[in-house]
Amino acid sequence: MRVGEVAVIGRPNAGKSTLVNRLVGEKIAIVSDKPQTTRKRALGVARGPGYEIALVDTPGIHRPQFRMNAAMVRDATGALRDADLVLWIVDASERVGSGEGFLERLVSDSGRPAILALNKIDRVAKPKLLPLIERFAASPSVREIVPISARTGDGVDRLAALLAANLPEGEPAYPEDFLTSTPETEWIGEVIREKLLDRTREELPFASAVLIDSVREDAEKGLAVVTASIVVEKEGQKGIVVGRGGTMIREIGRAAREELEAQTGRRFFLDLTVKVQERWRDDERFLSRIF
Ligand SMILES: Nc1nc2c(ncn2[C@@H]2O[C@H](COP(=O)(O)OP(=O)(O)OP(=O)(O)O)[C@@H](O)[C@H]2O)c(=O)[nH]1
Ligand SMILES: [Mg+2]
Repeated sequence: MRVGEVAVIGRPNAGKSTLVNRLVGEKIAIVSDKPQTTRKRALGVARGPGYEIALVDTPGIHRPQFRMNAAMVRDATGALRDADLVLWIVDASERVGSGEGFLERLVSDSGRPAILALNKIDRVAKPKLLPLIERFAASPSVREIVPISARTGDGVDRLAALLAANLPEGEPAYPEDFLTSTPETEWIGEVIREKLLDRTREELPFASAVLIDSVREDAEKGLAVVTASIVVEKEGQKGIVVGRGGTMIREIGRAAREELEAQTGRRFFLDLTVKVQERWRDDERFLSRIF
């Protein structure tokens, strides 16, 4: 067996979480078209013929503007230290800028070998990949470069085999039914946040957080009753999330409930409230509740 831990790193929006979900074969991380969707590490176990890979999905590396962002970047870079191998995801449909140079130094400083996946090749003409491959082949830490599409699955089996081949031999480290390290309460909050991200834009996705206040089993009704708060930074943002006559918040709750029910086969009741907390992204006390 090939067994080990792989830190999945890259810039925001590169497709890290999409890929982790595909390799694990279950949704263990939320995904959105907004950058900075993932705010903290999540471990998901991918299993295949002769391998067990603990994939650590991380927040995208970016220049931090608030304490929250600094915590995100710290969390991501910390994952490198514990990993046997780095999986560096680059969005091949984007221009390569200074962000990739920063990641290159990070990987090189970690002293870990890296596999680089050029993602989103479903959006890129083949000839455009060649200069990218050349660019990253020059990077000393990069052992292999694999073009993939996390969305369509193109190249992903080859990538999994390469990751496995670059891990040490060993015995499985997780019980057969273990999928992810994310506790259920946290996962409920993530699903709610994903539905919020789907429906908001500009500053709101960045300025929103979800706190789970309680999860209670109502045995009589066969329901998990969840009380949660969506926290935003300004009154105007609260108005948007609540929506006209509460339509938006109801939509978010409905979408989150449907996904949770489909995923678990259980029934949920979500009681959502929107709250304003100014500058929470710089508030250490607040941040200690989500990190
Ligand atoms: N066309 C295309 N889109 C992709 C692919 N992989 C991911 N995406 C899209 O890219 C966006 C970002 O995907 P995520 O998986 O959330 O990216 P991430 O790297 O985890 O982003 P952060 O958590 O913000 O760092 C989503 O809209 C995905 O659907 C791909 O292979 N092709
Ligand atoms: Mg992510």
